[in-house]
Amino acid sequence: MSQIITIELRKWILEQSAAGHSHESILAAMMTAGWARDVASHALQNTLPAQQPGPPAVEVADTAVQSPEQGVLTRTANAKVPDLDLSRSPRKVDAGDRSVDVLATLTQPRVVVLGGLLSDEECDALIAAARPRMARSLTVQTQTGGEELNPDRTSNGMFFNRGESELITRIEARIARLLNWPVDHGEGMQVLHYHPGAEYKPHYDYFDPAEPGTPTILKRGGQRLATLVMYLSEPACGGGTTFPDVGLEVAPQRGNAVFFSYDRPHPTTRTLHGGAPVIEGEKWVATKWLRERVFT
Ligand code: PD2
Ligand code: ZN
Repeated sequence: MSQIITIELRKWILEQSAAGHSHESILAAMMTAGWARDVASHALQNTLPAQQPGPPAVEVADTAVQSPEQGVLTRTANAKVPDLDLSRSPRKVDAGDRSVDVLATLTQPRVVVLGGLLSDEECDALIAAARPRMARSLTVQTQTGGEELNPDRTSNGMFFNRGESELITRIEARIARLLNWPVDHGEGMQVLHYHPGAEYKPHYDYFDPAEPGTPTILKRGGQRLATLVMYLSEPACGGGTTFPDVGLEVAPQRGNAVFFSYDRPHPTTRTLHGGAPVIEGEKWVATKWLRERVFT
């Protein structure tokens, strides 16, 4: 098992220990925050000297072990994430070559539903360019950092390279302007195609810090911080993007998009989401993931 022990996490563990908390109580706090026992225990063993057997350590009476949730997983708290400037609750946001409608917003999790991000011609052109390159979708294999066929994802997919055509370059520049995030921090756009019955079961888009393959994945630009799912077609029934933690379903309407961000790789972001089964018609989407650093 390998596990990232960030400077922040090491510091947090050392602070809790210096404050008089026992290994067991620090371990318990980490598990409450969502860490698997073996992973938390590994992080502790690699940070603290072994506790001598003997009388139990005296616990600090009135201070609970501070939660490790904020900031210590792989990022510091309040680190910047991609976002739109909605401070004035605008109806439309300037995305450079196009004005995009703000249809709905949610703060926790951060979700923004956007209208008119892509023209009909752009949707058609993306589908036409993707169609000959489609293969059964793979997902990143978190055990090794490689890719694997995923039974939870029954769509077909492909990736464009960043900047590979005038169309891709134009859309990437629009997204960068809209979300205030540099083009080179984005992964190449992914296109997915769902037939009736196909779905993408609920999942998180960030890479789980507890998985051994994650350090390899993070070498290419750090964590994912945000997702933009753009709808290229409209299935007649089904195929919404769902957020089960908050009971939200976004209808797949051609040219529209749903944006969501996650400032830490943890379920407390409430960004569990899925692609509901398509019931009638076909669903095409293009997904853009935004990373912490330059994606290579
Ligand atoms: O196609 C979707 O609605 C969808 C849902 C959940 C796409 C993704 N996740 C994704 O590409 O990560
Ligand atoms: Zn997803």
